[in-house]
Amino acid sequence: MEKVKGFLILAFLGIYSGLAVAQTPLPKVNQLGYYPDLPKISVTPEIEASVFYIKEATSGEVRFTGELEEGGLNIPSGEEIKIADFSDFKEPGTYVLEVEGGATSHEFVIGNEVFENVTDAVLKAYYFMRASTPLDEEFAGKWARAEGHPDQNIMIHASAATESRPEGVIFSSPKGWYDAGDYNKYVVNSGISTYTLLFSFEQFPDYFKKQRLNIPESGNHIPDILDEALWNLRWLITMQDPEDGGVYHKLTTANFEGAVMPENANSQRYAVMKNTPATLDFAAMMAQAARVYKDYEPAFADSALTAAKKAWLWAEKNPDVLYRQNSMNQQYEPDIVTGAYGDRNASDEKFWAGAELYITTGDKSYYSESGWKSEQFSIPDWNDVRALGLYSLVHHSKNSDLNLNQKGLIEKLMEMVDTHVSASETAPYRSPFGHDDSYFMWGSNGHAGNVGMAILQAYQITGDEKYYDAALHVADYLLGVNPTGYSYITGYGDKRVMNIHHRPSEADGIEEPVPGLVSGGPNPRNMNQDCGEEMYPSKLPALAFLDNWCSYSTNEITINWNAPAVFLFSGLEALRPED
Ligand SMILES: [Ca+2]
Ligand SMILES: [Ca+2]
Ligand SMILES: [Ca+2]
Ligand SMILES: [Ca+2]
Repeated sequence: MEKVKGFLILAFLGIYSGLAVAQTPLPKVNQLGYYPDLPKISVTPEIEASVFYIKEATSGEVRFTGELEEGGLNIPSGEEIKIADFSDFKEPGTYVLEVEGGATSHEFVIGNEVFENVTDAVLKAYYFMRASTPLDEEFAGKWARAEGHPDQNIMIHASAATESRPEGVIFSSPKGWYDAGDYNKYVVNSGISTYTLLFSFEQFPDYFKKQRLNIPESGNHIPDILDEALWNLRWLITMQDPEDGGVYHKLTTANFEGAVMPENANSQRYAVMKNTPATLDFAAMMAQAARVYKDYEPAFADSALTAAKKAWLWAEKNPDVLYRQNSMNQQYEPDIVTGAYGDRNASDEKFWAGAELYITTGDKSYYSESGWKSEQFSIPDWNDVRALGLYSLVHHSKNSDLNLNQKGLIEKLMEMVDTHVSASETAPYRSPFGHDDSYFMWGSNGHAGNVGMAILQAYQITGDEKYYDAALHVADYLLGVNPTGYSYITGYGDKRVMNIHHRPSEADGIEEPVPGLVSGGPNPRNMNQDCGEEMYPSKLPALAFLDNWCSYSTNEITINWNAPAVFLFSGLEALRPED
């Protein structure tokens, strides 16, 4: 992820073509569609109308008429909202929604399969992010490309030097996913991302056992989601110093590469500074992998558990080594100015790693009850992973060998979820995501996915359909029922993001961006860091978005924003209530 202004960004301002135009008050719909028997919401801002119509897309025939409800003022976008609720209309087909006066939505479908393709795509996106392999046309279609970054020649950076691996020593660290719009590989951000894919499998194993992604490993003995995660885990395991068990923060060039294809980005890559959060994230992922791959790749599962325990021991001896890129650069050469992923607090990583190790080994010495009992939980992010430990503990609390306080753990999870869900019941968009300004940060769409992921777990626990419906409204948000009206997932929806900050999509000469990628989303706080404030259509939090390559603060993609979308869409499909 880019947080530093690069000279390349400025060079691209010249070809900007999509200047902001005043928004037309069109009805916003989920541009992929709606399940027949579940809630269906569309919103329209700033209209006088009181009636809406569902029309068949081809014939224009009116199939349903309803009254618009007052939604009130949506503060993050400044819009006065009217809501069209057409949940009672259940007939499969392709439609548009028109409000009295003529404003008409994009086309949408009502049907049972509306999310099938996007559910595969948000996971297949990881295949497109693979380092150290060519993407063949058979699997990648028109986005086929040459191999990038074999990563056989990684240099130990001065900050990571030890007696056995001194500065400048070369080691091999292939595979893994590119983190984001750039080509570097970051352990910390891999933490929540890899976890979320493995946890999706732990939650919905039957769904993923049937899924075929059309990746090179489709048809082997391993579910494709686990093949994909293994591509990253096999890289990660090389990021541990074999001598002492500490884990390097990242594998990176000193500076960001230009907007070129991966095979043309050939600057020297370094392994940089071991630290506590990276090492504990690694311990957590490897401990989780040890149980998830036990039946599929037993040899890897064994190595993963050994690696996890060794990492834990390093962190016990080094509880407070934090990655501070600026002070590191004052001390060492070359300066490293790529994504910092600096974290000021490793207590959440410690709780998470301990929880995963305890669940996998049954050894209570890893477990900390105070790590959840006395804590307030918040929706997780790459640097705030305490809730990941809670998710795993709740999920495994049915395992009687572990003797966990199931009731207490569930209360904590429900408390976190209910703050979002109860506010959504009267919110103008009826969505548990985005009803106040605090939701709009860097990577807000990743946050949306994580809100949806938390809520779906509440549905699994309680069976109360209000949680399923709330999670569904997060999917609606990502696919068009939001203030900008964009579908934020590349390749899906009529009005979809096209110009993501992603080097292959920028450099490949193909108009359509690589599909299945979740754009970062509205973020009012960093406009002047990339494109400049004057380029953005609005400073209002929910409208502070620009579908332009220059906007890495709102339109980049990353592995940790796609991961909760994988959980959300696969969970919506796997758990869909029977009528
Ligand atoms: Ca497979
Ligand atoms: Ca320096
Ligand atoms: Ca942390
Ligand atoms: Ca392109």
